[in-house]
Amino acid sequence: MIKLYGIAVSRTARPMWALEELGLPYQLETVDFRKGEHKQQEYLTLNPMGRIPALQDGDVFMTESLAITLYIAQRYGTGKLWPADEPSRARVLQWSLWAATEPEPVAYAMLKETNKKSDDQDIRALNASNANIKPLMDYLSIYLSQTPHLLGEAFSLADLNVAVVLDYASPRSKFDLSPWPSVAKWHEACHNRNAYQKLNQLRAAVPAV
Ligand SMILES: N[C@@H](CCC(=O)N[C@@H](CS)C(=O)NCC(=O)O)C(=O)O
Repeated sequence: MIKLYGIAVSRTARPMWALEELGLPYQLETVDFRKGEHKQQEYLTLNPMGRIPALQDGDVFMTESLAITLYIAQRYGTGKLWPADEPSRARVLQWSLWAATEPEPVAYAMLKETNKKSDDQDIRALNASNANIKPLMDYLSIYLSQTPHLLGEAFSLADLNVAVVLDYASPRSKFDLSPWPSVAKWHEACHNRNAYQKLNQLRAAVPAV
């Protein structure tokens, strides 16, 4: 059975969402970074980088959350998360690397700033003043104002990988997506998926430290 190392309240949620979308059984091996478990020797032997998540599937061992979702989709999700045709598959790769290299650093930095603010007005001012996120949202809008998902009609791993990174800059993290209505609508639709709802239940069940 697939083993996933990590905890739902972390980037481990990314491959968990992909596994839930495909209804694949998996075993979550809890490595709680909030308790420093990712820096203990047992885990470092598996992943010397000391970060979560990591995946073991038979003789496949790998790290990097978005690479793991790509692996899961390619191996188990053809015709579902992983499109059957080559041009669409190329675009899943494009959007996944875009997610990792463009919005990920910007949105993560925003989330860290948002977490430092206590007041809604401060957060709104922070959102309004963040010039780095605007061109990324404008770019996404070009596609999402034409089709409901990034590759067209159907939800794919391109949506999952971009949506999960944008969770750092979304109403969940008090980011106002309303200037980009098509992005807001798409993001909400991604969050309304059964697999994402299941993921939220798993996150909610994680005890606070
Ligand atoms: N690029 C990596 C980043 C992994 C990462 O930074 N994970 C965080 C949890 S979300 C972590 O392990 N943090 C603990 C630390 O950096 O010490 C990925 O996407 O998997």
